[in-house]
Amino acid sequence: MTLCVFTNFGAIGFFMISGVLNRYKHVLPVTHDTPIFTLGEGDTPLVRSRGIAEKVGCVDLYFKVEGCNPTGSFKDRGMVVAVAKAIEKGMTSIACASTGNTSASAAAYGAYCGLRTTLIVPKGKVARGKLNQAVAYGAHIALINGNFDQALQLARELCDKHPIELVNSLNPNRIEGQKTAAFEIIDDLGTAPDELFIPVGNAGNITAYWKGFKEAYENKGAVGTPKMRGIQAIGSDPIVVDQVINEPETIASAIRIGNPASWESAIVSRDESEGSIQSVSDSEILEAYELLASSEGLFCEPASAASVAGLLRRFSEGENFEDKTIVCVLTGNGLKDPDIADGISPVSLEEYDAELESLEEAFAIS
Ligand code: AN7
Repeated sequence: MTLCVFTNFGAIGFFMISGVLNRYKHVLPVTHDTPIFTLGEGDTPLVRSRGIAEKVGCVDLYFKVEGCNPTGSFKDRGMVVAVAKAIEKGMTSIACASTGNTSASAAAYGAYCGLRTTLIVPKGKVARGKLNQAVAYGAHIALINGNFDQALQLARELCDKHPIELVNSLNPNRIEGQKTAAFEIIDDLGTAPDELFIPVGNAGNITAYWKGFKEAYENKGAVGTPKMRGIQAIGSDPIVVDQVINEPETIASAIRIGNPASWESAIVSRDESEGSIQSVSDSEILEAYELLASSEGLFCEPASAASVAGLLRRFSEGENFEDKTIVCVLTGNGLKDPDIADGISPVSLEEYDAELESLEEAFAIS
């Protein structure tokens, strides 16, 4: 299908433009003045589990693979909306604090739209791939001597004082964009799942999914809503321990957050859905991370694996998933964090002469 899309960017093409803004404009704060553009975000696969489904005795287990978004994480769904609305307002500058993925996403959309992008990130605490992305996209990056929570405070002050749009998930347009993942899950399953396992850091995403599921139930006639199963990492689990954590620690750097900005709405999502927010250890996260790759062919980053670690934990505690439809959200791509990937023990990783015979001998192939 051909289509000419006129925006305040001018005519940007003679092809069907997909993406979150176009596909979901009727349920997003999109007006005639909102520029419509996309880097290809959204419409990510819902992959049916094989290995882990068997392990937890659940026939209908699926993974929402958000690492397939253009910058490799779910942040792109919300970022495209936040950036479009910033441009609509006449802003030429955006900023955010980040544990890595928000900054990579902001930098990409900022580059595409010709905006000045300022990123405030905790020094030494962002996975290498994410920082590489932000540098490549040409963002202005401040590495601060402090943690994410301090970086977010700085970003808020910066944007309060100057005409710069804050594109953290405190920006309601981020939540609007991210809720579209819930719509896609319902479209793919033909119904809402019984339970949704999701990692929780700053708690924007659990808030967004719950908003999406509720809207689908109220306006689109979806059957039911899922129990939200929020998963934090032990050491960075302020919602679970009901206390701000001043020096959060976990191997899952994306969710190393001690004072989530959307704390209250995470509680509301948990309670309204009759769900739970619990925490898993770093070793459970790493176990799930390796299992996802080796038994499902899905390489996600450690924070994403927390959702599956939560599922495995609940199964080991005796929960029966037999008749349930479960979705685990895999929020980001495994390639973002090569330092953690370096820790995986290889099945085989030796040097051989470039001769067929030495390979046949080494691998007992006859
Ligand atoms: C892969 O990039 O907070 O609970 O600054 O990158 O909505 O914060 C990232 C969070 C889960 C948690 N999985 O989502 C940031 C940032 C991955 C993430 C989360 C993040 P929220």
